Amino acid sequence: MLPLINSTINMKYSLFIILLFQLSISGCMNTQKRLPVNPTATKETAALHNNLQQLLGKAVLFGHQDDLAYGIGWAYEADNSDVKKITGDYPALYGWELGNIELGHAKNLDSVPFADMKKFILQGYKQGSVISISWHANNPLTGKSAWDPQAGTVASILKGGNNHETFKVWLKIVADFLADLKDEKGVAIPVLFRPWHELTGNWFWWCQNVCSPEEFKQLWYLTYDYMVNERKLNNLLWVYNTAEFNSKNHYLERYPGNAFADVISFDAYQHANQLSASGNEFVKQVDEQLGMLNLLADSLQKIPAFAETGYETIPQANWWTNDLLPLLKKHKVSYVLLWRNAGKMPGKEKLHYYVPFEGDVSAEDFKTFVADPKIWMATDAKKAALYKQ
Ligand code: BMA
Repeated sequence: MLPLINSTINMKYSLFIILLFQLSISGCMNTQKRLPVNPTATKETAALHNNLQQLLGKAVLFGHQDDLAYGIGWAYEADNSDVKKITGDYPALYGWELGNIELGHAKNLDSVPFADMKKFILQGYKQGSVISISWHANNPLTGKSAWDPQAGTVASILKGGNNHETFKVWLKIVADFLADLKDEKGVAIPVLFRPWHELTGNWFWWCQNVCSPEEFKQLWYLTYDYMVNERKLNNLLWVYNTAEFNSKNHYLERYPGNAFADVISFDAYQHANQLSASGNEFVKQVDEQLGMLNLLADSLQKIPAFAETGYETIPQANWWTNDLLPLLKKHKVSYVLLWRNAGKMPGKEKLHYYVPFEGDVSAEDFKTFVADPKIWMATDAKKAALYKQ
């Protein structure tokens, strides 16, 4: 009997050791899960990444494009913000755009001076809010805008392509801007960098209709390699961003891989023609897409985000609480970015804005939306100290 008792004890002991081992492995995996893809990310950048991960399901950071630069009826007035004017608080996330920087222009494609943009970025960071940056780069093959989906453009800038050297100069200009984002103590400001966005659309030269999945991935690796390995930019979190997509496979077709993205996201806008007697098609589609994004985020261990959305002029009085908020509550979404309040655009009848102003049809509903405990503004972000571990 004794050997049997011994072996039972041994077996129990071994099972206990195996259990401990498994627990420690899963512990490690959890820790790993919270690390940015760039192993040399600054401590503030790594902290932001970890905090965004930890806040999933608890908070959705509210973001607004160009918020501090201009709004409806004003431009470049210190501390002004359409979001602040109407809600009393600044956004928890600011979107900024680099288009035209590659051409050496002093202002971006939406007339925001890059020198001012740097100040606004510092202001947002000091508030405790998060910075997201996109880049509508001109077409390097045709010299036209980003909205020139010309086949062959991506191939022309990859290694061996005719425009590779020109494109490296463009990357250098963008890297110089990103490297210059520092606070007064010289600490690099973390940035959610969202290059080659809306890649599942058909309107940019990097979109799915004009380059192969492999070419797109090579474009991503070229950008990542230059920024991270060559320029040692350790303040970037990498945001993979599609437009609408119809399956997980479609979403992943051009995904550069787990070693090259921290956040997975998509953009989708509400349009009036999506409303019918059978309901709101935008809500149905975004619901499905956020569902798929959540499954992917869980399996890939990435941060899911709704990187751009909005309803131009928000003509529906309860859009915020009736349509957008339930989506953000049902799914895990790290942040939501509403597009810019440009107001009157040359040659256009309709105003271009996505956040309401006082007295606007959706203004009261927007205040209710922002007051929801799940929607975080600058004050909430500051309290959570997103850049501290
Ligand atoms: C679009 C519009 C354009 C703008 C572009 C890049 O959706 O807002 O007016 O130039 O984004 O910011």
